[in-house]
Amino acid sequence: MISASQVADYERDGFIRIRKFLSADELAQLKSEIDRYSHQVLPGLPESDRVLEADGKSVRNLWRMEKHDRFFDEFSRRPGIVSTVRPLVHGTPVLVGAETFNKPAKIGSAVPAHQDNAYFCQTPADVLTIWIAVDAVTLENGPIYYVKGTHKQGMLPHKPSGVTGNSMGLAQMPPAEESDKFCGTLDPGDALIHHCHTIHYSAPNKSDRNRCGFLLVYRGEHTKYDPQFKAAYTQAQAK
Ligand SMILES: O=C(O)CCC(=O)C(=O)O
Repeated sequence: MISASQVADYERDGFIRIRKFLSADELAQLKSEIDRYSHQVLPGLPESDRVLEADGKSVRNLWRMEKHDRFFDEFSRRPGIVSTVRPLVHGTPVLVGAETFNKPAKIGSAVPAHQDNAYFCQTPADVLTIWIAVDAVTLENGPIYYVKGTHKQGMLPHKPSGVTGNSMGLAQMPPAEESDKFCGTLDPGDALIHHCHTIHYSAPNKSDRNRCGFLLVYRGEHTKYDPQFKAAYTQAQAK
């Protein structure tokens, strides 16, 4: 469950950090299930359901995990998670996808500044991501940075980024004070929740520690594809 003050913080800033989102046992299980998926399910997946880093071996992202494996579908339906999401998406939560951003040690690539709705194309923008720390996220291994309050700016223009796995980046970063940038350092089991219009980005992982995040994306049942957002996405991709 989520408190009224956490909901208010999310509405004000466009993100929140929740400490101990998972218990130690839940985290251990999640880790071992991601490991099992990587060894047993990943080899049989189409290439479109995963992204590799530049070495052609290390996993950058796993996409649509809920479609390929019951554990992740059931995980996304846990009552404690669904009741956390409900007030933030202003309606009945519907899973959009379960995925990972692995950012492996030494080779994990950067994520350009973007708003997630450049991909999701939903209106109203009642869509969010829960980003659960599988590993510790430190200043050194590529934490996510959020720009506070940017979810109130609406959808900003995006352009192709050239980054495999994050094909869209902001065309221009709006001016922001350093004090408006929030660095999402996390202990394993902590989580971040961000709105689909909150600008965020992360640096490459040059450290010797992995930085895996497990993500659940939800929308309110009432949201729809916005043809204008979709047209902007298609146009940006075509450039
Ligand atoms: O894990 C990261 O570094 C970025 C994640 C991200 O871009 C997202 O959650 O939309």
